[in-house]
Amino acid sequence: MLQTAEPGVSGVKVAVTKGEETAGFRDRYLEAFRWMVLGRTLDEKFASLYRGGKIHGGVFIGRGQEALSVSVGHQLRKGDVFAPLIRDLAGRLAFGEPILDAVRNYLGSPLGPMRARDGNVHRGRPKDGLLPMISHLGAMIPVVNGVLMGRRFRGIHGIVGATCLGDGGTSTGAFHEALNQAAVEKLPLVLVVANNQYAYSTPTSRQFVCRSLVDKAVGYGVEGHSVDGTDLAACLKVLNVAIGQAREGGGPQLVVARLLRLCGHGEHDDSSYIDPNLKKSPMGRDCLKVAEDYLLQHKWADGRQIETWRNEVTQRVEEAIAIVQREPGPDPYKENWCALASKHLNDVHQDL
Ligand SMILES: Cc1ncc(C[n+]2csc(CCOP(=O)(O)OP(=O)(O)O)c2C)c(N)n1
Ligand SMILES: [Mg+2]
Repeated sequence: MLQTAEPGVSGVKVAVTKGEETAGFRDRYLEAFRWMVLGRTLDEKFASLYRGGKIHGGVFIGRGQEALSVSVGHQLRKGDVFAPLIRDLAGRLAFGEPILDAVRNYLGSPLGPMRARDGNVHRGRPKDGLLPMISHLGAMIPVVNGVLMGRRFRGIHGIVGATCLGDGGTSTGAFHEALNQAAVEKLPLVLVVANNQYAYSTPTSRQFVCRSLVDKAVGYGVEGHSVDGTDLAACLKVLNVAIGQAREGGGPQLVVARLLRLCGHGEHDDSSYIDPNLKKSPMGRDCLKVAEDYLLQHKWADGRQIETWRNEVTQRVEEAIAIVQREPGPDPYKENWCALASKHLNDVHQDL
C-alpha cells in the first residue's frame, strides 16, 4: 500500500509503504541498523582524530544521514554500481567498502586505495562497483550513466547504478544534463537526493522554489519518490522499491529524502547558521535514535543487545585505527610518480 507523505504534483508516486514488517524485512533492518552504528562510530572517530591534529585536510561526516545512506548501499547487489557522496560512509561500508580503505585514506597510508594521494572521501574500488567520488557537485551522475551505458552496450542487463547528491547539487548543470540523459536513455539509475536543508550555509530557499525537489521528477519524465530521511524503515522500503523498479526496466528513479544535517559541512564548520527551529522539527531527529527506538518498540532487540553491537563496532574501529597507525607513512622515494594519482585504479576501468 502506498501513501503520500508530502504534497507533490501528479505523477510523483511512492512515499512510504506500510505494513511490511516481515521476517525478511526485520533481518534487513537489523543489518542496516548495525551498518548505521558502524558508520556513525567511524565518522565520530575521524572527527576526534581531526580535532587531535591526526588527520590533515578536511573531515566530512554523515551524522543524521546514515539511515538514507545505508538504505542505498545495503540494498544494492553485487554487480551494481554505487557512487557515494561525502556523507555516505555508512552506505559505503554497507555496500562492501572495507573499513581499512576509509581509515587508510583519512590517515594518509600508502596502502590505502588512493595510496596517500587523497586525504578523505575521493576513494573507491571501481572493480567492485564503488566509484571514487569527484568533488564537483553532480559530476558523478554522468559517470554512473556512462558505466550503465557501457554495460548495456556489452549486453549486461539487470544491474543498477545508484548515486547520492545533496540539495545544493540539484542546482548544477550536471544534475540537469545527466538526469535528462538517463531519462532519454531509460537507464537503471537511482538518484538519491539528501535534502538536508543546507548547501554549506545556503538554505534551500536560495536553492530552489518548487514545492518539493521530488516535483522535478515530473519535468524529466522519471519516477519520483519522497521519503522521511530520519526513518530507517521508510528509507529501506522506498529505496527497495526504487532500486527494484530501476532493475526491472522502469528507468531512472529520483528519490528525495527530507532530513537535517546534524553536523557542520565539515568538521571545520561550527554550523552556527542552522535554524534552531529546524533542529527542533521532526527533520532534526537523529535517525540513529529513531532506528533504535523502532527496534526496541518492535522487540527486535533489547538494550543489552544494542549495547553489545555498539561495543563490537567500537572494537572493530579501534582495531582498524591501530593497524593503520602502525603502517609506514608515504615515502616519496618509493612512490611510482605519475600524473594520474589513481592510475592503478584506471588499470581496472576496462572491467566496468
Ligand atoms: C559544482 C560545484 N560547486 C561548488 C562546489 C563547492 N561545494 C562543495 S560541497 C558544497 C555544498 C554542497 O551542498 P549539498 O549539495 O546540499 O550537499 P551537503 O553538503 O549538504 O551534503 C559546495 C558548494 C563543488 N564542490 N562543486
Ligand atoms: Mg545539503
